[in-house]
Amino acid sequence: MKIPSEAGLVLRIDAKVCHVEIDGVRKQLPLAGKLFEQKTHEKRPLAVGDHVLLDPTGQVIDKVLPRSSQLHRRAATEGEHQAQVLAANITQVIAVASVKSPPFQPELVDGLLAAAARQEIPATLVLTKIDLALKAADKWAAVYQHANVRVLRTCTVEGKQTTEALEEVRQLLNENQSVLIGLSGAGKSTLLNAVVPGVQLRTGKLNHIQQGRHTTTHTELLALPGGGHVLDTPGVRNFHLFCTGSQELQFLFPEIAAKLPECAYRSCLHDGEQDCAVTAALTAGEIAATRYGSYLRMLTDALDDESPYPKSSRSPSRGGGRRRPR
Ligand SMILES: Nc1nc2c(ncn2[C@@H]2O[C@H](COP(=O)(O)OP(=O)(O)OP(=O)(O)O)[C@@H](O)[C@H]2O)c(=O)[nH]1
Ligand SMILES: [Mg+2]
Ligand SMILES: [Zn+2]
Repeated sequence: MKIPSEAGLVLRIDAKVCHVEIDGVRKQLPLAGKLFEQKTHEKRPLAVGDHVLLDPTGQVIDKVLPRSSQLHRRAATEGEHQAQVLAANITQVIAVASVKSPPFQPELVDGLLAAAARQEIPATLVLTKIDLALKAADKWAAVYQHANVRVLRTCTVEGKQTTEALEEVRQLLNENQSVLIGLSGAGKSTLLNAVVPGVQLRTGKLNHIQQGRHTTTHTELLALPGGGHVLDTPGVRNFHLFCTGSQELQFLFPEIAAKLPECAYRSCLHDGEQDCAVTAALTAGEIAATRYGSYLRMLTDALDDESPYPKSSRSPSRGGGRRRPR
């Protein structure tokens, strides 16, 4: 997609103004009222990473250009039927997850990876703080490598730095427009400080994090001296997919998708059907229980969305009987 030379790049969004870079100059500009009136399923009219055009006065953002990609989730507040776009025009999602303090949360990582897969954006999992729990780091790395995910194990503590893995992070950042996402306190800003020369983002103290306080409060786009740009985001507590069909989910988990041809039923949802190759693989230890658990949670959400009946009147057990055999 060709971006016109007069377009600006959204670096940060505050309550009343957007920080936009135009011709190398950073400006703080308001949005035209009409952008808020457009009826879309998106919570806000624009996101960090968007390309925008100004009105003839050059003082107001007038138009948001079509995106080449976006990472979005079901909006946490203001109604479940809206999407919150966390990053626009990105070529890579980096899920950042500490192996300890805060503890690793598989459902959050799986939500992020599935959302990236759904948008066909390559994703990498960066495990942080491996100095605190090396065994846990190895365990989670194995789970995700088995799911075809690129995993990097990192530590940024002086004297214990994982030089090679940090160098790989640096290279990935320089080659892409990336977004870093993960729990508050996972170490996103610390990671950027360690790999990007000249960057000094504010990082958190453990007692603040334990009180649930975010250190990074706004998504900020940083241009990298070695090429590429990265979005450092405030921590997220969860990551629920936005409007994903029940039949679509299985394709967002590579290790589940690999088993589909062996299931007895063509429309198997792998939640209790007979002769299901996915549940057999789970029992055999070929699919991680946490990954399957995340799949089932997403499936429940998707089926609830698709059901014409209220959640309470639906039977908890599904599967069996109603599938068409292959
Ligand atoms: N032991 C250890 N601590 C680390 C490591 N990386 C980061 N930390 C610590 O983790 C804490 C949180 O780091 P931040 O970089 O602020 O976390 P964040 O993900 O940016 O958090 P938010 O901005 O709130 O989303 C800080 O006290 C860091 O010093 C690491 O490799 N090992
Ligand atoms: Mg931060
Ligand atoms: Zn199945």
